[in-house]
Amino acid sequence: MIQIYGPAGSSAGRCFWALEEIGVPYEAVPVNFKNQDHKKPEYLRMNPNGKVPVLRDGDYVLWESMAINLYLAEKYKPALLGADLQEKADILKWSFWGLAEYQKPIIDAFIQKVFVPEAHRDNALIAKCLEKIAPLNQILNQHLEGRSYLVGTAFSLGDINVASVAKLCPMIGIDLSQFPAIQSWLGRLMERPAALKVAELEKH
Ligand SMILES: N[C@@H](CCC(=O)N[C@@H](CS)C(=O)NCC(=O)O)C(=O)O
Repeated sequence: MIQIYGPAGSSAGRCFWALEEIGVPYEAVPVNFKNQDHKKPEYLRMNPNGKVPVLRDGDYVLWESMAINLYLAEKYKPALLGADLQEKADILKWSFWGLAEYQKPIIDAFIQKVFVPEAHRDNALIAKCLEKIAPLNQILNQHLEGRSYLVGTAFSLGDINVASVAKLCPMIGIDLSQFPAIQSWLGRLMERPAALKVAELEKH
């Protein structure tokens, strides 16, 4: 059975979302950050970066959440990768954009706002992140105007990979009502049974 190491409230969340959409059985393997499970030799043998998530599929081990999602979609539900070559390329484009451009400032601000106690918070860093995020949200919002999904006319891995980042915006104080197309797209995606299941997993 497929195993995913890492909590749903981490980068592993997008892998759980993909697995729930696909509908294959899987095991969520807890990684206790407080115990530094992810820095222990047995974990580092799977992922030398000491980060979650890791996927195990029999003897095969894979790290990097986007690569994991591409593997899962290719293996179990290629429809999530687009209907033709150009849709496939657009799904990769948005997924790489999500990771390389969009996620970094959002996660940096999220860490400050959610994990760092107020007295130690780097407010200058948060302000810099918010400055970087605003034009990216504009790009995403403009693209989503008049669309139900990020690419083509069907739900895809692109939606999972980018929405998993966009959904953090309200948690760092970004009011998504300034970006109505993102807000309605995200609202619809978050009502999908698979996304609701991940939200449930995030509570534990
Ligand atoms: N690019 C990696 C990022 C993984 C990552 O940063 N994971 C974080 C949790 S979201 C982690 O394991 N942090 C623990 C640490 O760095 O010690 C991916 O998408 O898989």
